[in-house]
Amino acid sequence: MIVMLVPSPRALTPQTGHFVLTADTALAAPAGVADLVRELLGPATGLPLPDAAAPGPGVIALTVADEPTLGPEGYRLSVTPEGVTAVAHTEAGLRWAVQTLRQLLPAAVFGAAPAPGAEWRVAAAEIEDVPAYAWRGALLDVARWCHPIGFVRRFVDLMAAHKLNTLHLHLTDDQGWRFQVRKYPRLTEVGAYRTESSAGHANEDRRDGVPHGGFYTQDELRDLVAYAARRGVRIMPELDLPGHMQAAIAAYPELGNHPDRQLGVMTYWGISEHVLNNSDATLGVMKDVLDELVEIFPFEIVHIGGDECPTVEWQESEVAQARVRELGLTGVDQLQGWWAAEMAKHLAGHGRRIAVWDELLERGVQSDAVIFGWQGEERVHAALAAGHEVVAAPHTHTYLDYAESDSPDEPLAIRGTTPIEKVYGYRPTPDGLADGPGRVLGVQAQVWSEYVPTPELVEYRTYPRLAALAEVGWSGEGGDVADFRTRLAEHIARLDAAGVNYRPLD
Ligand code: TNX
Repeated sequence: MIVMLVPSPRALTPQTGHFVLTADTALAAPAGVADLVRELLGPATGLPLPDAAAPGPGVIALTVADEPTLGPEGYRLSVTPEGVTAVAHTEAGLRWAVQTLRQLLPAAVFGAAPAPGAEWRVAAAEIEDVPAYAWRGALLDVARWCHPIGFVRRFVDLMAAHKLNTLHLHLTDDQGWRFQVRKYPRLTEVGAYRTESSAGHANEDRRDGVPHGGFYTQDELRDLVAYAARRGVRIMPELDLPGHMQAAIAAYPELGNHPDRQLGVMTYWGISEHVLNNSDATLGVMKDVLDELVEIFPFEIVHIGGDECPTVEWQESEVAQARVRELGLTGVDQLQGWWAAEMAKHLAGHGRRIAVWDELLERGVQSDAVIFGWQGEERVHAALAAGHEVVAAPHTHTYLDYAESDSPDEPLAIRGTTPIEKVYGYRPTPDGLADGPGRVLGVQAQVWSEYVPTPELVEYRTYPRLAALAEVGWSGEGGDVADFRTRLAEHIARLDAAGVNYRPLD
């Protein structure tokens, strides 16, 4: 039997025969990993998969061992007619072994309900697998459209099935604030809802005009973090500042540059010129928000945005000008560097680091910030040349809100066209810049959601292209696209079983 794994493992040697999962199959694994096996294999197989009394025939034995060459996420998996064994240096590695085991089973294992009559065969094979990149991410924009928390969990499930390990949750933007903050309840009471009449001004061709709202409670997000962690997925929250803040300013006008003016949450797409002011009080509010954010999200990196921050209001603001003089800056645009530094300092007190979008490269960012290069491949290169750790996220190859083709049948997209081959062909580590001074942590896909209002459309945009990006991140660059296409044709059956509304292959 040929097994079509996505992403492709580093080494796979098919063996003869197969192991069959039955009602007698038992598990010997660390508790959290055993729970994951039952969560992933239980619903479709209906098998109890109890803890094994002792290792031996008929057992799935997953073991953490001193195997430093497998690194923090690698694993070795062996399937023989007698049983399944996997070893990894960490539990994280074992979790990826479980995802591989799931793909070795019939595609029906991806279903949510028992599949009657199926035989749960696992093809015999020897696999050794280590990811190429430590950061394999996907951004989900829940600010423009707030998707139900259950859908976010499902998004995480599907990420994990492709061995992606980082969900970048874009929680705030001009058009909506989705993170409950105990100290500032209006951020969600007001900032989480937009109506047609709440805009400060109209821009008819980009107006969405549909009332919309919603947010996540801290308890919901805490549960989401735990759910993702069981799958080996960490969540990096983004508090996008000092631009993209109109929803917050609508909730608390004193955060803006015209406190006497009542803005609404923005109801059309594009970039608001209404940005945070540079007062001590506003700085303090954002620090308070970060304090609550880090309580919920344990991941060591917090993304503080920094993209697309118009400075028209700052040009005319006495507070901004005074701050520029006080700090001896060359212009108001450099205030963004000050914001980043202040946020970084505050987060350092919580043992955290910042990540920012690549605009900060020209706006005075400190060297230990992780840069997300989004404005093109050359921005990834610029961040590397400047010595940063970089997550490669160029819109040209990784923006899944762009259409897959220029056919008029594609759902309306914001701009651009990114066919799956282009995603697959992306090279995060450019020749000559691989060995420093900066370092590519990995790659990330972006699912911005202006024109992606429903969960169904999120899946249509995301799959199968996210599978291609996942393979770039896990298996490394330079994979053979024809081989990927062959495996993808089989992989689609798994997405079908999971009920994913993917875009059909061309
Ligand atoms: C640019 S990427 C943005 C987002 C939009 C996206 C649409 C980035 C840091 N900013 O606010 O949603 O383009 O493709």
